[in-house]
Amino acid sequence: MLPSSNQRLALSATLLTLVAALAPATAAQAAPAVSPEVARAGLATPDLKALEQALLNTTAAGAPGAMARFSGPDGVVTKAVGVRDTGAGAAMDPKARFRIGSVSKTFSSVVLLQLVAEKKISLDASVNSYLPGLLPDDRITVRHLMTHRSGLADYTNAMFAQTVPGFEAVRNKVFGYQDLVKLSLAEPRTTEPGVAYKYSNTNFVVVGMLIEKATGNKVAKEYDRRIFKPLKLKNTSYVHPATAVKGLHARGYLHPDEAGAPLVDSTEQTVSWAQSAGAVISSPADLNTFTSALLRGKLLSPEMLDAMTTVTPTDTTNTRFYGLGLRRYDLSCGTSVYGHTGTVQGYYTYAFSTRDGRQSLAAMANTSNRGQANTALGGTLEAAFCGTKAAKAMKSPARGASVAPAEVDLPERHAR
Ligand code: REX
Repeated sequence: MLPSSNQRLALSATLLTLVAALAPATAAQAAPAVSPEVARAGLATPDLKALEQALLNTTAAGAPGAMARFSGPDGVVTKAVGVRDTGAGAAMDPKARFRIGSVSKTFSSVVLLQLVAEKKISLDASVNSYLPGLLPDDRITVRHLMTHRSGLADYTNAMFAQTVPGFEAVRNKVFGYQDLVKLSLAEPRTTEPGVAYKYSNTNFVVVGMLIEKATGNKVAKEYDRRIFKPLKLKNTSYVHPATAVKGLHARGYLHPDEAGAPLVDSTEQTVSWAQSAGAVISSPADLNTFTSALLRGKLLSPEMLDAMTTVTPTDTTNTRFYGLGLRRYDLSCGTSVYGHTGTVQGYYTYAFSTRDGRQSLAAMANTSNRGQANTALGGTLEAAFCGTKAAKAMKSPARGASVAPAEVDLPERHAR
């Protein structure tokens, strides 16, 4: 086993304490106030200037607004820039709700892993043993779905090849899970089962089907009774197929395909194309609570959390990994953070927490088809979790870019 980030942090904390003890009094006075708990744990404190700069970089790259909420032992920090509603000119609000896209996959995974703990589903069983005849290959297991190693093609690539027309064609549609699986199976499979990581929404549509099959309930009910209610997530809901985002919320905007045309308001949609792969609505505070509770072991048994956080690389940077419905990013300061990214039309999201759950960050921007805005928003992770060390790291493009999810960036680059 590699040394855990905590062990590494503890070591650097010891070194820092030694350096501080040797430093002249003036240098010690200049150090920022940090609580004894944070100092003892060797936790970084967020670099607020860098955090705000990352958000400003996000709006400079085309998002109407952006915000971040960091929660740690020393309290909560929120930052918001730009607007949550371009028409009304209303400022971005850190309490606003928004569509979290694929962060929903982590919610679906928690429900599924609870069902595994209850012995209703087995991770290494064939999906077809629960949903007979659904998939064309009996070798595809539940774990293959959750690790994106099933080889089931992502039907959304064809659906959204052209951003705005692709979106308008589905924004009011209501699909059954079966319809979405059928779209995937009309395309060639991408890998043999288990052989390679290939991100696909289809996997988490099938996870939704498994949840409904095993419980006899709609996924909405299972999210509610297993996660939203126990954690008191008052601003989190699974909304499908109703189209509105209720309460105080950020409106989402797509950039038009032809330059110079106005932004397209994409707030209202069924999100039926994503369902259990991406239709949850939440807020920064609720996302902090969720990722923190998850990593602290409040939702899953140690065995299931262990399975969820056991990762394999998703690319060759050796900084990005995927477990079961959960990403791990290794930041430039040596800290690993766990969570998920999300892209649903009009919204980019990052929701991550340290392995001990003590620090968490939720960041969002209200656009989705601007890869540079997503990369800039990813800079909030370095600023928040690496603290003052982040300023240095963000100047290095190789490291700074490494936290943006490749899956979102690649189609985006092809589109231009
Ligand atoms: C849909 C296309 C993106 C958006 C998608 N989102 O599959 C899922 C998700 C739910 O969040 N996945 C990503 C559209 C990878 C994640 O983990 O972050 N893109 C847009 C295009 C591209 O139309 N031409 O940008 O709004």
